[in-house]
Amino acid sequence: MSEEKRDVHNSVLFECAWEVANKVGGIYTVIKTKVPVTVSEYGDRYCLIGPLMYKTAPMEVEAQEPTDPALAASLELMRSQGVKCLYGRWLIEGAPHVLLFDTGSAYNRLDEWKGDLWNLAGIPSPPNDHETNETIVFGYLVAWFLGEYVSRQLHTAVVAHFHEWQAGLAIPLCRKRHIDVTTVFTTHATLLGRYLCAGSVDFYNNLQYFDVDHEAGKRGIYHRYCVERAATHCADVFTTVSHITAYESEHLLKRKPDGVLPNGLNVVKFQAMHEFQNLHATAKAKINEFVRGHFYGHYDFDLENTLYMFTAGRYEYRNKGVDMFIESLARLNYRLQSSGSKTTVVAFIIMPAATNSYTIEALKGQAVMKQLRDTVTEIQNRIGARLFDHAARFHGEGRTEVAPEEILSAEDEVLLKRRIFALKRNTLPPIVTHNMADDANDPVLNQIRRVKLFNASSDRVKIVFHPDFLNSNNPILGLDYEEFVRGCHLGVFPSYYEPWGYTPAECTVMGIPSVTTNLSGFGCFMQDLIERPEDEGCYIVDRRMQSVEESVNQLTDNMFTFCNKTRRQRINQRNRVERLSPLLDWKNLGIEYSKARQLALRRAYPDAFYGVGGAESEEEEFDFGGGIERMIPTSMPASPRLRGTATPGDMGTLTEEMQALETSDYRGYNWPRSAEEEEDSY
Ligand code: U2F
Ligand code: UDP
Ligand code: G6P
Repeated sequence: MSEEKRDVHNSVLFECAWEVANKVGGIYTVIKTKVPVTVSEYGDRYCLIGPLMYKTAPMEVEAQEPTDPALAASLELMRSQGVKCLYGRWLIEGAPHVLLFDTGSAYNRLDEWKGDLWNLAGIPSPPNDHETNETIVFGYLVAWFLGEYVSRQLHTAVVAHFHEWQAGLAIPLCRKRHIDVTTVFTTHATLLGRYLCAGSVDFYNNLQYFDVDHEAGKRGIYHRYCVERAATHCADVFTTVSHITAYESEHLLKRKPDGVLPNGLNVVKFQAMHEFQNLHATAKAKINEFVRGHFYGHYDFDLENTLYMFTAGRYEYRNKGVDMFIESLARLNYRLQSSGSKTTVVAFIIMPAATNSYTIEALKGQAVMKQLRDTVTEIQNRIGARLFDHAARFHGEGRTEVAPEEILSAEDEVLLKRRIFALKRNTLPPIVTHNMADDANDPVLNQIRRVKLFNASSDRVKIVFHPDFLNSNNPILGLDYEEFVRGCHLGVFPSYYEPWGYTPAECTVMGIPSVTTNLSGFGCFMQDLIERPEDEGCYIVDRRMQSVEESVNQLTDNMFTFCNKTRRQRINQRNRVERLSPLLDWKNLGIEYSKARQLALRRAYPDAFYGVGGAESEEEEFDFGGGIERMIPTSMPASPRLRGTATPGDMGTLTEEMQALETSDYRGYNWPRSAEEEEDSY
């Protein structure tokens, strides 16, 4: 590293991800919701780096001139060589600096850079892989920029934090070029993990045995895998979003992560408990409205005794556990029927698939119900007018009472009958709200067919499959996703592969109970922190230590128990769940990111932290303890009961002493140990 002594206490932070000001998946949520805490720590010394998307950037970013002279000069130089970029403020809470590079403006250098990548790191790059080309151009631009920047700004240390392989290529470049920055790499999943799990392998029991190069090659992603692995091995600090992904990374990427950086949320606390309870009631009323329409002609159940369950996310049938959800719903149906329960469950599946708009039947359901409501309102108004007129005519004598036929006229009665007859229907209420592009081969529909949940009157469990994300302009289910979640009773996310899983975390902070599994990062996190998570409305299905059959039964039990709760118990459980939200607040979890950056700085600039004899000076000691205890005020009642004095991300693993420990130190369970020490290949 450089001769110059850089100040490690006021470092500059660049955070780089493909999803900066560019919504693709969950990483956008991570970056965007984390900004306020990072800005409060770094202020103007923080800048995000991402790709420049001309479709969205004008809405998301306000252009500005850089005030940092080193940054301005670096961009000036790159612009003079044809690179287009946008610097300014990202218009989100926290309004951070943001630098977006137009990869298209540098494609003329793609071949040169591909050659360089091969010579430098032995990473091949086949033609026609657009995603990899983008990764290469973006990576080279970012490394170029960082090189320019640190050659001009020599007084403070620079931390560069990268998310996911698509933003990570700059890491090996920084290392090979000896650019004086310290790097952190966070992976939110592994490429191989995603591909292997989507198939039908027993993933978790075989993790340490996969021939990674062979598996990557077989799937045509060897070059991408190389980028991911190079970023992993060249970073000063390597982290993942959960312990389960840490374990996966150790075996598939061959580096044990230095620590875990759990994903947080921007938690908005209401002044009083009843505020979010009221939101539940108003949002539920809107879902009720939909249900009356959707089930018209078969609306023979009591909405006061109906529970709304749902699952949502990207359409990954097996990874997201939709297979398990549907099977358990069928068993729940049977148990509710045979126990003579009066409760009805409407289960929603919200997952975008290829469709050709709404079905006529789904639109008609809402239309006939709207007509009925309009007619009733008209008649109601006329009745009101007649009543008023009748009463106003009273002049000291005559009748005060009104005969029914005087209230409801013959015309009104006919009109009402017409509307009521319009509710007659020969078919069952539809399962799916849209015309599927490939109805016959759709895995969700096929399984619903297999378990025969067809929304019959005798079914206590009804299913609605909405193969698109929600928004409030939707003519069928006109709610935003957040409002929809608030109106439901239980979120069900029985994932098989889920590095973190924002959906159950979002339920928690909104005070909606949820079911997850011990194969999801979020599920493990909660299980790790709370003594009896199911008492707090956080049900965690074991998908690791028992058979699929047993897991399905456990999920069924959880749902059945939930159905037997009284309203009072549900209200109570929502309060308990909502009380867990500090555990997921960036105000607390952001600390783990700070620790990762600290560790990176120590590794790059040990002299700045350690005295001449190698002993750490006292004020440099940083606090690894007491994380969770800080989060829940001790004045609260003994619930929720938290385990031990753990820190949320288990930064224990971020300390160098822990490096020597074996795989089994991952939190949660005894993972199988690796048979032998694996060697680093970079
Ligand atoms: C994770 O969710 P993501 O939203 O990041 O998941 P994806 O958008 O599917 O992207 C994951 C990576 O896998 C790649 C893709 C991304 O780099 O380019 N990929 C691919 O190469 N080919 C494919 O067919 C599909 C994906 C995670 F899954 C959640 O549990 C977390 O909550 C979230 C935030 O940490 O990150
Ligand atoms: N989501 C959404 N609209 C919907 C359903 C889901 O915006 O109709 C969002 C949800 O709020 C969550 C994300 O999609 O933030 C899914 O994230 P998760 O971490 O659960 O899974 P990923 O897709 O990242 O694997
Ligand atoms: C909230 C409201 C209550 C309502 C209840 C319904 O708690 O504040 O007024 O009765 O929701 O709960 P449920 O679980 O039956 O939807």
